[in-house]
Amino acid sequence: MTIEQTIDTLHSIKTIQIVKNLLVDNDLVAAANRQRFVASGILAVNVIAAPGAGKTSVIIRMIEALREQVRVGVIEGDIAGSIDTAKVLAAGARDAVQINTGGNCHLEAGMIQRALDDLDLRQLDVVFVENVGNLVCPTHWALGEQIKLCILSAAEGHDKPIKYPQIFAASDAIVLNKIDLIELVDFERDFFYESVRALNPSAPIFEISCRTRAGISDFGFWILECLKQARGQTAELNRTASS
Ligand SMILES: Nc1nc2c(ncn2[C@@H]2O[C@H](COP(=O)(O)OP(=O)(O)OP(=O)(O)O)[C@@H](O)[C@H]2O)c(=O)[nH]1
Ligand SMILES: [Mg+2]
Repeated sequence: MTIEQTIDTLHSIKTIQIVKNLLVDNDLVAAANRQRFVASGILAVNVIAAPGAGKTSVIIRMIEALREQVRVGVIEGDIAGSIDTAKVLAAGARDAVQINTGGNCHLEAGMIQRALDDLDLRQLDVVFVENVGNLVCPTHWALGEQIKLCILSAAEGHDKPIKYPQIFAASDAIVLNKIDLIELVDFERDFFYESVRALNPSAPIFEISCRTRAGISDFGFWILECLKQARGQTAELNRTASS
């Protein structure tokens, strides 16, 4: 089936839209978190992907790639366990906090607010928030991040932007991870790029492999650029406060 045929078929399917109004309070707390990040000169990145797509691996590669210039903190969100927090600390994260949601399929702004009390923000430049593995629920819950990052691994298939459109539409950047597997899993790049571009014309797309380290330095460079922009916001905030 071509991409045009797939999109036509999708338009013809009857769909029930569920609209929730529970996000208002969350948005207020997220705004306060964002103020806190900006006031501290920190770039906060909300990392969203399905289980096993490579969220922790990407964060670890960023810790390694940016080690000389950037102090990285991590907030880990999982249903249970703290194995990823142990991994990022072992990789050189300056600080890390684990949130166990006990079954909740996404992080919420209030959870980040509590986690921030346990991080020494003065010692950090970038905070990666690894959301609970899920391509759906985390999309709708702002945490106070400046960057929403969606990771798809090649092994999940090129059709995922069509099936989970909201996260691809809402993201500031999209990482295609595990490109070392691309031939093995018959991943069709053109299908992937066309469907992402239909949803999100401007977000940069980075092809990387955490295994071979292909593309890691380009993505790290982009994170550094985002940090510069975040620091510009901090300078602006300080100018406004002192005038
Ligand atoms: N071949 C290959 N494997 C990778 C790559 N990146 C990550 N992996 C492997 O994929 C598996 C899952 O990676 P994680 O980084 O734990 O994925 P995650 O998204 O953090 O998983 P959860 O936190 O459980 O949702 C691990 O076995 C990694 O070694 C890659 O680029 N290529
Ligand atoms: Mg993980």
